[in-house]
Amino acid sequence: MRNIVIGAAQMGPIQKAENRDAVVLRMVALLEQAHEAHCNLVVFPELALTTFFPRHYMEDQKEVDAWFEVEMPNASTQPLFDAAKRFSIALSFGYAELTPEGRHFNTSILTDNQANIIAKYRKVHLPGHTEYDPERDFQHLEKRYFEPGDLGFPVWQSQNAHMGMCICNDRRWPEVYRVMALQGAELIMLGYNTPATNSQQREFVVARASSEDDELLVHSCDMDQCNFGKATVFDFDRHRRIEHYGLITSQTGVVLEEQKR
Ligand code: CDV
Repeated sequence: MRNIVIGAAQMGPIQKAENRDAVVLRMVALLEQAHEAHCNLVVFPELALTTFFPRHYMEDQKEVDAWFEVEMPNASTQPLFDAAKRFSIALSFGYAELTPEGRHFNTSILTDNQANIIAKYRKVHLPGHTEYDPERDFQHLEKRYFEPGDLGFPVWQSQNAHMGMCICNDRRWPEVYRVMALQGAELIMLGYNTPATNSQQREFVVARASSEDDELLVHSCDMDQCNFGKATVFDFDRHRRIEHYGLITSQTGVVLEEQKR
């Protein structure tokens, strides 16, 4: 059996004033719980190290860049990597990435169980808007602060399984799962960061702190269950009928909009 014990590290709200060191302490506390629960892998949310800053409108690029990481690990996240190595737990978490070329991505990474980064994904489907929207109670400015990911949806082998990543809004596109499944993905790590209702957003953004809502959900996953598609008449790779899928693979939303006019 290929078993992976996975911890879903759900974090409570992170306030604007909370710095990365404080957040990393919360993440390490969840890792300690994961260690007690014999986890092999822990998955944290999207943009796990800071408040969900796309809620806030900023014009000063210096102020924006302060939410981004220029290297990973860095001084603030090193304790997280050290704990993961000590416990032999692989990590996946999201953060805002600023590249040496000055490019901005909404990124997640995966480590092996020695805290070496072995995989990186950059969010492809960025929701929201680019300019301040006075109609909205809360801004959603991902399109302003990030560019769409340029790495596609790769799949990596780790812990004797094929693993992929996507981030939050990506989960709403079946194409995301399809592209990874066609590369053999058995496990997709998906961190997200999205309050369900307007009133929840108000509570999270304005008032609530924070670590009391951190929680770890643990499940032991038998990766051999992924053989289902192959072992039955449903072999989803073999019986695809790509001649009927052109509409979803050859046209972008922009083309489809033009056709409607
Ligand atoms: N962080 C996200 O990507 N959130 C989106 C919201 C804005 C719709 C989501 O799909 O959950």
